[in-house]
Amino acid sequence: MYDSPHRRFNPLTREWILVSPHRAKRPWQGQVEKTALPNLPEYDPTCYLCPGNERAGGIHNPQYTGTFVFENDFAALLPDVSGVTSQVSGKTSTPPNLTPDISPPDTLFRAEPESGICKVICFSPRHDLTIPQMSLDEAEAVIVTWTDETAELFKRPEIAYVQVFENKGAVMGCSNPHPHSQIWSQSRIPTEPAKELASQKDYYAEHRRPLLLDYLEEEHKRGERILASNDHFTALVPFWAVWPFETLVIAHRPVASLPALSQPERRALADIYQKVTIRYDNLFEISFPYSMGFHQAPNDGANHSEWVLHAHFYPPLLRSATVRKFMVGYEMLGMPQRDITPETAAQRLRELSEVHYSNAG
Ligand code: H2U
Ligand code: ZN
Repeated sequence: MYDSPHRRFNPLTREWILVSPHRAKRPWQGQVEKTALPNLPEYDPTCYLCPGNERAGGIHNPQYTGTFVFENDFAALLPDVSGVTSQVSGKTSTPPNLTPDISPPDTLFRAEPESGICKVICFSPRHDLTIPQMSLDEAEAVIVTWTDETAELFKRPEIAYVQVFENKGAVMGCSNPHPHSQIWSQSRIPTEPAKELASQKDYYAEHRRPLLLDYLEEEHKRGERILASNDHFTALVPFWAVWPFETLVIAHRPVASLPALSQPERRALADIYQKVTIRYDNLFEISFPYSMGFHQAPNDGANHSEWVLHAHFYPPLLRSATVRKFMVGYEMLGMPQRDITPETAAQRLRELSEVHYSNAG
């Protein structure tokens, strides 16, 4: 059945994706050559993230030696938006659902204030050191920084959700090659985690088991989409993957958020992060671009037994360092579609070396 066109269901978002495996065999006349490796210096005097350098507004970075966190100088969300009023109700805060006293045409022009805090996290002082090239200790320091920053933001009752993400590579719109990530935290749950919250809650209510742990158990039985695992995390290409080499990293127990991880789990997460990103780099022997982010439970004080901490890696490349998948045409107007099956992608990634190509003799 997986050889002919079919659709697959994503139980986390409750959306379908179209898979067209026969098209993966179609002739390709595009270019396949490798791009030249970016030869980055350890320190770049013009980089706004390197130690000691100047950022926007004339602020100077400290001579940091480990990870370094600062509030985004061009934050998409601001802590205080009390001056903004809702366009629908005229009140400063509005309930998430339509209230009965709002009727068309006002319901067609809804706007609500949204506040939050945005941070930038540099992985290390080194302008050229990406996570797959770090030592395990250095990678663990990044995980610990994400964990600590999330824990600090969770202390604020006005913060409903904390999104930790890494945008890597110019093709992903990343403005600076100095390895870094971002945290956007805000007063409402964004769209993607909100879908996952609803689906995981419904599944838990019906089966009294977390959706992702049931899924993970079945994937380990089938084996065909697993990339790597250790004592606390598994990386796999999900059955419903949209991006050619998309992966999902799932915790082995119902741990709902980064701050709830134990020390051995944080180290294991660093290990799996490296196992995924080393394989990514090895696939086309380049610094592999992607958008990655953790999905954790909202900060609402509730006991989220349904939620299992996980990370999505969404890489755009398809065939080589220069040939990427575009989400255009049918995908924009219809639904997501892929050619190469998740099983084939998983097999290709699994067969790659666990040693970074730059260190391989
Ligand atoms: P990306 O390249 O992943 O977009 O992240 C860089 C972030 O750094 C971006 O959000 C911020 C931008 O707003 N930034 C500063 O906070 N200060 C600066 O001096 C330049 C860029
Ligand atoms: Zn730099």
